[in-house]
Amino acid sequence: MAQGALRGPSDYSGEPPRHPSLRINAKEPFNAEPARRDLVASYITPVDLFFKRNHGPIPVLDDIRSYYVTIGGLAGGPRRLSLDDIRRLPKYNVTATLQCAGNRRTEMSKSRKVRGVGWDVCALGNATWGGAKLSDALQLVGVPYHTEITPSGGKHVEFVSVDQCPEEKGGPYKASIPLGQATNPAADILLAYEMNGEVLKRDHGYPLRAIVPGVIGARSVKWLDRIDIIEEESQGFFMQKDYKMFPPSVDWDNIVWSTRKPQMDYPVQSAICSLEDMSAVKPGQVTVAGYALSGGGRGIERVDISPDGGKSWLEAHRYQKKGVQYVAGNVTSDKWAWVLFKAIVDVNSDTEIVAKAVDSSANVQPESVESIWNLRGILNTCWHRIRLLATPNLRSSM
Ligand SMILES: Nc1nc2c(c(=O)[nH]1)N[C@H]1C(S)=C(S)[C@@H](COP(=O)(O)O)O[C@H]1N2
Ligand SMILES: [Mo]
Repeated sequence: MAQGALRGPSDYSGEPPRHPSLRINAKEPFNAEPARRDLVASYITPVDLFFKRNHGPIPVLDDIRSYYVTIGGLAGGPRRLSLDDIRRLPKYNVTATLQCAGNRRTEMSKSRKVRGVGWDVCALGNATWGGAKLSDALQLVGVPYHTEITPSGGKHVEFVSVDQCPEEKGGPYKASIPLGQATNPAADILLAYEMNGEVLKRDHGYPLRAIVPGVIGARSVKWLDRIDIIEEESQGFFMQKDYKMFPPSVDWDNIVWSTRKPQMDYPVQSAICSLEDMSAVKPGQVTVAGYALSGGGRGIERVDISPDGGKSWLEAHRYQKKGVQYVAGNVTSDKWAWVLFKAIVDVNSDTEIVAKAVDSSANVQPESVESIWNLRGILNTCWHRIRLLATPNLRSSM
């Protein structure tokens, strides 16, 4: 860890500048997402517009020469790796979408109140992350590829940050992933020092963060301090008392946190971003555009759009990179990344436009929010609905 990192869990005097168009959900800690149309304007999300999800102040790590990450626990060691040590490992660029488990929470809260940051549909972004593979860093300290359990009984890899979070009583943010995933080079887990070809910004984990593709954002720990091999999964707050999926029957008076596993992969998801709910449109052709993605490296097989609340459906066009046909699972398609979609529908009267995606394992988004309601409001992946008001005299300037 570098000098000057620790300033106290309520000291927000050292926050970085942010783009004025971000929609701020909370200032301290800073939580913000881009506007819907800005989000789907490009396949790669510009760093400035990428959603920002924090649980405490942004650490100030300005003396980069004194920075190191410690790899220890049941890995033997401990070994300190400087940023130069990490940069000397083979560099990979992985395009992966990071999605907060709380994305679309506000919509879930309308059905029945939930606790958490009130996200619209843009608590995600797609970036090209540059860095070393975690599997290579672990190999460097003596943990071979495809290790499920170390001789000393290590089964999980815990990432520990330098930030200070109230939920951890001023301690650091922590999360873990299974060792077998961490030591699998094909899982593409990175120790990332670049985002979209630039040095990582402070908001996104400068100087070094974990990127765990296909898994909820909460496991991609920013501002790494330590990486420890441990016997059981991390006992951190964000693994044990948050980011778990409960059934609709569990509420705050009967919750038993230990009965559920920490959420890892996210399920299939999509949302329309070209339209706001309850907006007025001129009768005629309306463009329905948005994003779709699934967890665990599963591609998007299909995006269905309904112009009439789910009675009839048409298939949207899907795309990632210009001039390259998107085929789920094809080597030319980014397996950890979202697809953008577009469809043109005819709107002649007030109606509800619906989007639902199907992933390469034929998983489909659930129809109703009630069936997946959970008290923390995570993983709202129900069909995304936009109500439109057909307004013949609408002036085109609107
Ligand atoms: N150290 C640390 N890492 C963290 C967090 C945090 O508060 N502290 N938030 C997590 C959550 S919940 C999400 S969704 C992502 C958000 O990453 P971003 O701010 O780069 O978009 O970071 C994760 N990593
Ligand atoms: Mo998150």
